[in-house]
Amino acid sequence: MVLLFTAGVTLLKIVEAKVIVCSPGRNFVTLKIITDQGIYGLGDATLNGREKAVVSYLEDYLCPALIGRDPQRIEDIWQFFYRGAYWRGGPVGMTALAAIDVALWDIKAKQAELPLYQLLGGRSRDGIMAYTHATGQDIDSTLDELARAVEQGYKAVRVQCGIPGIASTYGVPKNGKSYEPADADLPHECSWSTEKYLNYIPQLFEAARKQFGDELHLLHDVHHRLTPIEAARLGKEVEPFHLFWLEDCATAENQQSWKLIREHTTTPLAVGEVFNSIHCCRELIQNQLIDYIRSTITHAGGITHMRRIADLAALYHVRTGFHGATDLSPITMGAALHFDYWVPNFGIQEHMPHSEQMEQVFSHHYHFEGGYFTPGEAPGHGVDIDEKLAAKFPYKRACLPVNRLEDGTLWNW
Ligand code: KDG
Ligand code: MG
Repeated sequence: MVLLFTAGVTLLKIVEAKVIVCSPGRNFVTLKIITDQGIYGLGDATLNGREKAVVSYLEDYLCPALIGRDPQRIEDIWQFFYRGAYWRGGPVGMTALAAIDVALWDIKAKQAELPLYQLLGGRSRDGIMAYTHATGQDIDSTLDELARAVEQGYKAVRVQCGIPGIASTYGVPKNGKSYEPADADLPHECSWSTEKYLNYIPQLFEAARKQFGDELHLLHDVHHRLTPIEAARLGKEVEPFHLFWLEDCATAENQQSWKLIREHTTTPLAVGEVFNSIHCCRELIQNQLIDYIRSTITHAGGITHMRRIADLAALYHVRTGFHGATDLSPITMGAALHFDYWVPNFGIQEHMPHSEQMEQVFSHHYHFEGGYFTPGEAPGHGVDIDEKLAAKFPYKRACLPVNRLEDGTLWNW
């Protein structure tokens, strides 16, 4: 039985879904869904270092099945592709699904002539606190970068520095360039020493607090390199410098293993940029093993799924802290900021600025001032793509590095 009550509603139909791949300084995959009324929506489908896998997933399987569908049925389309895959979940599938979901929310908000946050429930705050990165080869140069970030108005800064005796360290750029880790045609190998890192890093935070006082929020990303007991040690040792959070201090496939970290430290814990569904963080949240969930719209099934994660998190005092590195395109940043403006249990938003060239390809309405973002009032998520300009920057394969311990054992990068 099909009942249709459509009085007063303009029905839309999807007539085209195309994937745009470009590389204005780094690779981005964008999905454009076009309707018969001319309204279109954009979603980000970038999965750093595995871009073409998502392109194929979309072009070969999902885009053809979108044609003729009603774009207003966001939930039904989400369920269709999630359940309908049979092989559900995973980073490739959930990134593709997220791109569709965000593009459909963009269409719905444009049709309503409202900024996206209004459809989610309106804004819960005046501004969205964002953190940026300060990195240097050593403590002094890192503190100089921290001073620069403070001058730019940031109230929160992620601090990373080179470790004596380790040739290259996560997050630390070489030659003063901005940090883009997917920098080689095939993965290049870095080396890692947990001992050297653990012995050094507390000194960075001691120096930062000495110079900048207590008010500035300081964050740190371990990038999954420690075991739980090592993470517990680090959390304990940096307690006097009261970090805003310690991020990805260990891997979390075994969610229960975080109990060990939690039992030993009051340093707030954040994790989840590599998660792609609520099931990757359900036990972490329900057992209150974390304080911030880092999963974001583009890799965790879009606004539709991220809303479920945020609502679960709210029950357990866990707040959001969306991943916002440059490998998430301005479209994700735009959509994330609308979500952040609304979500009641908002924590913080990462901001790693895109280059001028990237922002020429992706124009946007979001705005940063005095440490806070606003998403803008344009209908939809407020980010557009200049397709002609994008075509001038062809895709170039770029892989993330891998890590080996000093004895040659492969480790987490
Ligand atoms: O593609 C990998 C990056 O997104 C990641 O290294 C950035 O860890 C990151 C962060 O916190 O921004
Ligand atoms: Mg991170």
